[in-house]
Amino acid sequence: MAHQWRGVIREYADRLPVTEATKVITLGEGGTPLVHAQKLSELTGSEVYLKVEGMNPTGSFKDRGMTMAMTAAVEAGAKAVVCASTGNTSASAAAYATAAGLKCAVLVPEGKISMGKLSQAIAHGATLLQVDGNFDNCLDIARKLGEAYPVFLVNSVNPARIQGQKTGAFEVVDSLGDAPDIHVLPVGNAGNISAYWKGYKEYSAPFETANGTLPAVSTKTPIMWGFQAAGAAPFVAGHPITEPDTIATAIRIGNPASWDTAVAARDESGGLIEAVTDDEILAAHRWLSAKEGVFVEPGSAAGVAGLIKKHAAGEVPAGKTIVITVTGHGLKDPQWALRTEDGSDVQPVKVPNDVVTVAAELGLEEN
Ligand code: AN7
Repeated sequence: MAHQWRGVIREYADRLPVTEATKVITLGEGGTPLVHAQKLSELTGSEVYLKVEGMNPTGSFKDRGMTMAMTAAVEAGAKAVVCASTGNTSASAAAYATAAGLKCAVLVPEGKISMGKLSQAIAHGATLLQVDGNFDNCLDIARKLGEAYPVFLVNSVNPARIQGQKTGAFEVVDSLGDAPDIHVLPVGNAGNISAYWKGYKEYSAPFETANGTLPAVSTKTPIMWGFQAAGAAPFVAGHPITEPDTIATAIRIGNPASWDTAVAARDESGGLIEAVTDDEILAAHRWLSAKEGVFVEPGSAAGVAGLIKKHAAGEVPAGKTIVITVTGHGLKDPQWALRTEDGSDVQPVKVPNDVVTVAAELGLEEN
């Protein structure tokens, strides 16, 4: 019988802060495909893989952390959860709160989240408030609500989120048989780069559990390469940005909560965090859909944009193994696929209900 994936908590229970008594809130997240990227591999001369996180239950990597956060919320006896979000966290929180039977409130920046994510939060019955401010302002309010009101904060400042998200690194190693040489990913609030680094470090050393010590799984840790949108690149600036701006709304964040752990991931791994422009992000978005067959949302393409940019600068080594996390599904924010490179709208070709005309339009000649 085929193995049915049981969600990241049950699959990696011995490496997560849960016990047998824990009531697990899961929608079957994780176990996402590691897809060999043919054209990026040809381009770079390295073996490039995509960790396709859009295949999670709500369409983004956030579900890995949310299963842990919602499980912790239930364990703590919470009745309601709250989060700030650029969209994906709110979609995930709303779905997992529903599964947990908890109320969910989400704070999003007005006019700056994609339609797909907005519709998910609404569909799952969250109370959605559009704040007259950016993500960083939303997170300030959410933190204060968590401190002074009876609501449980499920943003990645909650360590349970990072615990769940570190399983992405475990899956990469379990698929490849060892850690890659370089791991590339987009950076927004910086939880994910922190979580992957934690996961890679834990898998590369003996790990203490309640039931004894687990041996190291990997022989090494990767170099971590993070990429931010140029208009929202506080790590590149070296300080928070008060007015972050980018078309990649998922990563439109100026004051990342996981600042110190992201800097540690960068520096301990000998890596970097650099910026890519919106045009580079959209070019990578097109590359993924048109050359690899993988449809992601723009923010998710920042890592690929970074790899292409570093390659053009002659800074990507050949003969290595490179994994890029593509963080969210293209259907979250599909409008970008319907634009041509010069920014005009794609116009679908209309044809009459007639096979000869359709064949002619397709350039087919009768056999
Ligand atoms: C598709 O949903 O911050 O650096 O509130 O949705 O761990 O923040 C989303 C972030 C990358 C950045 N790709 O990850 C939110 C939110 C996608 C994202 C990121 C996000 P972090």
